[in-house]
Amino acid sequence: MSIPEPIRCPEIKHTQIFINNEFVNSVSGKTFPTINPVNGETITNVQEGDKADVDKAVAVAAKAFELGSPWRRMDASRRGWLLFKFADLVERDIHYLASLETLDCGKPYKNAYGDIVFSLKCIRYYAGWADKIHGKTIPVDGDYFCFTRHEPVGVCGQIIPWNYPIAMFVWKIAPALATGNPIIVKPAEQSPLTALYMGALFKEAGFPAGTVNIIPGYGPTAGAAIANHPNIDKVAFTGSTEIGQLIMQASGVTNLKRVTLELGGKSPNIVFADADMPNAVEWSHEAVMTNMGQCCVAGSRTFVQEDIYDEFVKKSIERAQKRTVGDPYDDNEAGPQIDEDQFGKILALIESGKQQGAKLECGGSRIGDKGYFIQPTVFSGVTDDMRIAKEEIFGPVQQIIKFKTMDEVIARANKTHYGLGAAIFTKDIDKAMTFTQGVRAGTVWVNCYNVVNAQSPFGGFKMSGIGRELGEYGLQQYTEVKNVVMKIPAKNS
Ligand code: TXE
Repeated sequence: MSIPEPIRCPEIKHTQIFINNEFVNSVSGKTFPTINPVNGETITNVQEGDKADVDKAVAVAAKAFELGSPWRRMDASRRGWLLFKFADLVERDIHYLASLETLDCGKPYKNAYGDIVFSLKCIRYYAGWADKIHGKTIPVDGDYFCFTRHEPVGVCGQIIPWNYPIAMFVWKIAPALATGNPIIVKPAEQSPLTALYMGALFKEAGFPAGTVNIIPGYGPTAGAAIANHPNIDKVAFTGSTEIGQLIMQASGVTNLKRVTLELGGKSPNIVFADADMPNAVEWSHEAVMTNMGQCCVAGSRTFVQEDIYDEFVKKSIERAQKRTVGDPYDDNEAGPQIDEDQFGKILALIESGKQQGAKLECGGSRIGDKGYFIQPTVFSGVTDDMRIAKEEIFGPVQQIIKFKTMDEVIARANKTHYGLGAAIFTKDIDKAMTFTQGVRAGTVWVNCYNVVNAQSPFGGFKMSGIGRELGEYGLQQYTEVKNVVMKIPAKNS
């Protein structure tokens, strides 16, 4: 894909809260800084949403959802058309948006651009669904006519992380709007700028006032206000498992709002001795290093069969040492970690790996003295009980673990509270099928990794999440099924 040169100092056009199709200041008047992870400096200050702003957004979203409103009266095909129009506007501004995304979250520009290309497919995929969501007619007993309607859930709160700010935003807004829900989105405090810019694009596309509201702010304030709100009907969250548990609790003690969660992982990536070695090394490297390791589905436990273990480790070190880390506007494979907290967490986990006896083969330190850059790091001799083999590091750190047999590796792969992704590298179809059935994970890749599509579902088993995003499965999370039973004079088959 050939892409235009980045805009290295993109103009910041929107820093206010987007409610009811208008940009406004926060009720409290407070702002917060969004930081450039390349140098730790403030990019700009953004209006800080809180409970009062969430209340305002819920009021306008509920109004947009009233019976007889433009949004409720709109043809489903028109909702699809609005989403297609929105996609066209995102595509028109892709160069600017990719440049802004890089500035705000530090990911390499070409990856930010790629995230938007993927996001466009996702918006258009759901736009196409808008008028194809069918209920059923059901042959019930007696003189009755029975049918189902798939209705919107209602006001949806959507809480977004910072690792893929645009893509995660789109995964949430597209199915929600296609199915006719009004939404209140809270981008992550580390990366709010592209979401706010897209507020203007929703307005330009022609979405009715109140259908899309975007509130930047912090988790324990704005995020918690969404999770606890009695008039929000559903919350969709992507982030840490710990906060996912709080979201679920908040739903339980308030209004039992529907909850979908996409949480952390410690995904096993299994390399058998018969695998194509260069292919397995490259995919396994990308599986854990992509997006600076800040990927929920990162293949962060690389299990390698004993016969090829030493060779695999050697080649993985060579690959990691070649990975280019630097200015994300230049042609690098990696930029900085998102913020000081994550930077500190990763370095502390690397330290724990060394102390618990893993062999640090390469990397392990920060790069430079400003910003949050970390060397691509490889550990060998990792055992299952080490923190680096159990905890989500969310950084560029590969753990290479030895195994002997299929039964053993399935048991060890499953020995975690997580269950998001998994992969196997082998040329043997029997091994591939044995593993895909045995591992408890929401996605299993065979001889590849991190291949994600708008059409197929994404989500986790166990503590990696609840519900699925993307594909037809992702739509189901945004509708309620209404069963309608009608008395009729006489039924005939
Ligand atoms: O996540 P948080 P953090 C994992 C990863 C990372 C760790 C911590 O291991 O190192 O989580 O990252 C909002 N009520 N993932 O602290 O806090 C917050 O404002 C409601 C995995 O950044 O979960 C942001 O919008 N919302 C992951 C979002 O939740 C709250 C992506 C995510 O932040 C809240 C990110 C609260 N009480 C981190 N507290 C993935 N699954 O891809 C925070 N938030």
